[in-house]
Amino acid sequence: MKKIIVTGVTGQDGSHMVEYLLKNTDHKIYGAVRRLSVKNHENILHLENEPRFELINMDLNDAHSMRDVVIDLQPDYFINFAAQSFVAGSWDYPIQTWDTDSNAVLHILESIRRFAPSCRFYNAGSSEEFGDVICSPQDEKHPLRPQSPYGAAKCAARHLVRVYRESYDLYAVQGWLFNHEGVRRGLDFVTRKISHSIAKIKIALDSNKTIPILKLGNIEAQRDWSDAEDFMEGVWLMLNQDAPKNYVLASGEMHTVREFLEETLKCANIEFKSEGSEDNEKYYTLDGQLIFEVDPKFYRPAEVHELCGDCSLAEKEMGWTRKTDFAGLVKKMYESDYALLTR
Ligand code: F7E
Repeated sequence: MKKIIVTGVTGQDGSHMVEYLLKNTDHKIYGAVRRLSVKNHENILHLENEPRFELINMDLNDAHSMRDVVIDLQPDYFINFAAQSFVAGSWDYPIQTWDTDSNAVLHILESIRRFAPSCRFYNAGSSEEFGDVICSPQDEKHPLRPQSPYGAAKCAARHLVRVYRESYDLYAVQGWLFNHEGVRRGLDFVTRKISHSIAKIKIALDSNKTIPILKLGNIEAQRDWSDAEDFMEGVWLMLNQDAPKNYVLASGEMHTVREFLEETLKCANIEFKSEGSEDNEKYYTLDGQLIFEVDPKFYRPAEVHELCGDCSLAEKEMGWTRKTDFAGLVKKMYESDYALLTR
């Protein structure tokens, strides 16, 4: 039985990855967790009695703890989903972002090189590495032009992964994952913020309660959104090719934040009218109740205005395809949040 270490298992991607691996392989999965004073295991509680899944203690920012785990376990695969992944937050805590998203990757690579060189390594890369894009859609050849401390840290990690792959002949890859969302997305990310807030607004409207107004920043930003669950197969395929290579995973479709909001309002059956523009834009219900407004507090010091991925190489060479489209993703997220809040 092969051994796979997955970091970030309490988050969206790590927990979906564990489910994918349990369903599609016979391997043993070690989920790396960091002790916190308040436990955050909601996304993996249902896996607690799974004999092929075991939690191990490891802190990515503690090189020794990581090295010891690699020495003791001798893993066949190491999948790193642990990160400071909130782009907006990376301006507030750039050093912690750099330590977790770049330095920690170097520690993993060093541990693998020294103590388990046949271990295959996947590091989570991001479309944020393309940043200020020069053409659309972006494929594997697009230059790295990050716009945030987060994007810069992911670019540094990408170079380290390549240098270690080429210098030491490691199987080490870093896919470019465009935005991927779902019912386990953190509430700060724009898609989940919208699905959760609109579900709350729907419940308040139906019960004549005070409406919790949704406030967003740049609603003209365009993103390429997919379902996180569809990406897990792509990650696993990337780790199991004849030779290591980085691929883009994306939907190839671009939508604005505004479109995501309006599609969610459609799912909730809330008709609205818009007033004002730019910093002063607001949405009201047809009987005049305020439900949404632009709040410049959520603007970023630098924005990536549009991202759209070209995943044709992953489709052609690995046979990867996605299953959920934009409307399906919005519906799934809204319905899940509505059910969660009315349970
Ligand atoms: O922002 C705009 C915001 O925070 C999307 C991470 O997984 O994907 C994610 O990064 C867009 C931006 O995701 C609000 O300005 C407007 O243009 O949901 P987000 P992100 O920054 O694209 C990439 C691929 C990753 O790798 C990252 O780890 O939405 N926006 N108003 C807002 N964003 C937020 N969060 N909150 C707002 O109120």
